[in-house]
Amino acid sequence: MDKARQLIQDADCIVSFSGAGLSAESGIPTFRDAGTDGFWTNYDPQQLATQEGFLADPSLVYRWYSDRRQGIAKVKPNPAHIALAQRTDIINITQNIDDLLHRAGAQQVIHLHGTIKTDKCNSSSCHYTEDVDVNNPPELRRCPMCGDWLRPDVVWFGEMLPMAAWAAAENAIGRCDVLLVIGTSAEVYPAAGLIQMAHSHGARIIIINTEPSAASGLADVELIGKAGEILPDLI
Ligand code: BV8
Repeated sequence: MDKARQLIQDADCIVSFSGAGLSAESGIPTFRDAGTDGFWTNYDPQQLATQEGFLADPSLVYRWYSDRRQGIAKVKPNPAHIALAQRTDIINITQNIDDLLHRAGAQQVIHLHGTIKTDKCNSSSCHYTEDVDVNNPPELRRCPMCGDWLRPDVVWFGEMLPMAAWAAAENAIGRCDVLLVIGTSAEVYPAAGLIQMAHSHGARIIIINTEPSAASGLADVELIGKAGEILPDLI
């Protein structure tokens, strides 16, 4: 912990890169634990979060997101979100589609995989989008512009990441001298490649995770424990 504190103190530009573990203590199940979350036990997120999965059963996939929207609406930011939000100098890159960093007051948040607060038309040639009320999520419905399905404006497996978010993330990673890697198994690409990108230009990597991850080999410091306990103390 002392080495991590020293790296942070000496840093000019700190970036955080987070995954589902950042929101776990708020009560949002991680992808790895998704199977333990009641009704969705028998479903694999890697099957549901795909164009094929959606087209095979649009109402099932849409209901998965409606349940997740209601779950997110019921929870609140945990001490890890709040600690990051209070460090207004930190640029936060997240794989999470929840809005807990925003709700904690974080000013700089880059959502690599979109957010759950918007629906968009599933047709790549139609650009219709619609904000949704996560407290009272709408049902599966058709696009008023073109008649295709509306679906959550998130990045599914096999889909490209939003260009603006990716460019902003690469820019932040290129400038950082400390990267905080928080609550991610670091197995999904190209997002996880940002850790190697930071490491390769000499940034110091501090990992905060309840267990080792695919990024452990890149860590200058690996702090094993809960983000909600470590981050307030660390930053
Ligand atoms: C794409 C949004 C191509 C939806 C998500 C190489 C290069 C490029 C692509 C690939 C590649 N190899 C394979 C691919 C394909 C694929 C991929 O990476 N597959 C994986 C499975 C191997 N990637 C893609 O498909 C990407 N798109 O490549 O497009 C392309 C190119 C050109 C043109 C067209 C297409 C898109 C990937 C994005 C998918 N969408 N989310 C939704 O949420 O519903 S991914 C989703 O899963 C998350 O966003 C996140 O990225 C990932 C889950 O990972 P984590 O967040 O890390 O969560 P996890 O549960 O795994 O781990 C939690 C961690 O927290 C654990 O380590 C645990 O120990 C820790 N923890 C738990 N509690 C705590 C804690 N830590 C601290 N404190 C705690 N309390």
